[in-house]
Amino acid sequence: MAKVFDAAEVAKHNTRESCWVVLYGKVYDARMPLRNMIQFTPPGILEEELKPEQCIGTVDVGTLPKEEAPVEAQEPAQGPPPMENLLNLDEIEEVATKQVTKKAWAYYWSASDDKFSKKFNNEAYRSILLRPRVFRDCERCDFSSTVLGHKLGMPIYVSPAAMARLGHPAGEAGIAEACRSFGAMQIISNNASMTPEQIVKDAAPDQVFGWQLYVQIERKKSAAMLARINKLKAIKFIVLTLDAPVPGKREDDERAGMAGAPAPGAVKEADRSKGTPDVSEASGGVGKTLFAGTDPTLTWRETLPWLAKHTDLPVVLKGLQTHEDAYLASLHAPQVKGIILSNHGGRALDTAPPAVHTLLEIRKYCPEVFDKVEVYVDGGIRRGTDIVKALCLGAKAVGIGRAALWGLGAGGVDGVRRVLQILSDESQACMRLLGVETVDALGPQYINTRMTEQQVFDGPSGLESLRRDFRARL
Ligand code: FMN
Repeated sequence: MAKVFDAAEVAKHNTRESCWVVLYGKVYDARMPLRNMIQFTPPGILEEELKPEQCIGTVDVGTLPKEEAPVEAQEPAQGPPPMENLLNLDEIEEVATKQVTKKAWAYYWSASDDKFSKKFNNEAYRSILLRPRVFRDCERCDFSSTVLGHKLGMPIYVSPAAMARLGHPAGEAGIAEACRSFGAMQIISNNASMTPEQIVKDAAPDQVFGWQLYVQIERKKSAAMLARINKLKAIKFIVLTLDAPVPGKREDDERAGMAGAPAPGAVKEADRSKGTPDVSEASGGVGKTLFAGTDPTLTWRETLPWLAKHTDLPVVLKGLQTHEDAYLASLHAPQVKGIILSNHGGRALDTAPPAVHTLLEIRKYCPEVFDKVEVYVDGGIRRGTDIVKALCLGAKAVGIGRAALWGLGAGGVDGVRRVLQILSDESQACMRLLGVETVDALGPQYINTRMTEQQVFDGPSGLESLRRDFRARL
């Protein structure tokens, strides 16, 4: 008969030398540091790693620790208010903060170092002013749009974000369900907490998804994932993320990861020889745990040809932060069909520029990029006016990262629907008040970017040498 272990007994085996994990009630001798991965890994992946012969028994479920309390819950967490009572994204974030666990909150909310880029992502939109026209019939507003030739109900999409199930059991499939209600696009994270097959299972026939890739050091793992993605009709393009080749320093996430781990230095020498927990690993936070295995050696020359061997899907490059890189990306059309200007929500390099600055840079130095690739932006979106300003500057679509996760945390599928509804309503109100009927008709004549332009990069552009090098290679 299978041996039954107490959770406390399993918990003692938390070292590199002796590492037990519990999966669906079974105890495995993992012989490697898989513990942190368990709650973050999509179903199916751990099963592939763990062999049946590693199963050493079952866990007594009555001895398992109870669920961690939400961040602000003094008393048992009350249910959220009706979603329709929440009027803006700040209110949704506030409710989500009370609903989700500390770990989820810290992972979602965190950004690098002093979180300057995270804050500035939104502030940058505040210093762009709108230029409304009057005496225009604004009865109608058509907010539909296209991405790579696919029709969308709105030019707002959900950015790839890992671990949606940390915030709500509906997870990424719940986000997909909400997007379906609006004809909105969703980009699925490489580190989603559900498999891509599960996420697109109930997709509408015309629903549009992208799939985001973090190329793994073990390239065959990424190749195998791409082979699975190539079979999913709902997934129309691959998003290759480039702005986080090494993890940013996210202290809120690390701090939450430290809860329960021994403080550095608290481990006695005598315990070390027995194989004590690896503090740096235990305290790395969700972000660093997920990052393990990501290849930091990607280059223009090597990686795009490698990708072309494994998929015929169009490629969108995510995380571009300078006009030089936007220009280089445009030279890789037609394989590269789009670029996402993003600083990873301020989670990679703090003080990196907001997407809206990069948009202005491209307009100033190499506007031809807009003719070669579609340009999308994300980061700091809180209001419909932010979305309309990005569209005026030439963005084809605008992504929301945390806002969708907070919506999910606040009210599951209905919470994400509420986020999309608020942003759609606000954007359409803004278009009407500007006197613009369609997304295509938006343009730079409707905004005043003078204040922002003072902060946009004005130094020596690397463009001339790039143009020369490219001509030399022809
Ligand atoms: N970007 C990726 O390319 N892949 C990811 O797996 C990923 N995970 C994320 C997880 C979280 C919790 C957050 C907040 C962002 C993540 N991002 C990831 C970055 C988002 O795609 C997006 O660039 C960013 O969230 C936009 O900023 P915003 O949160 O201010 O909207």
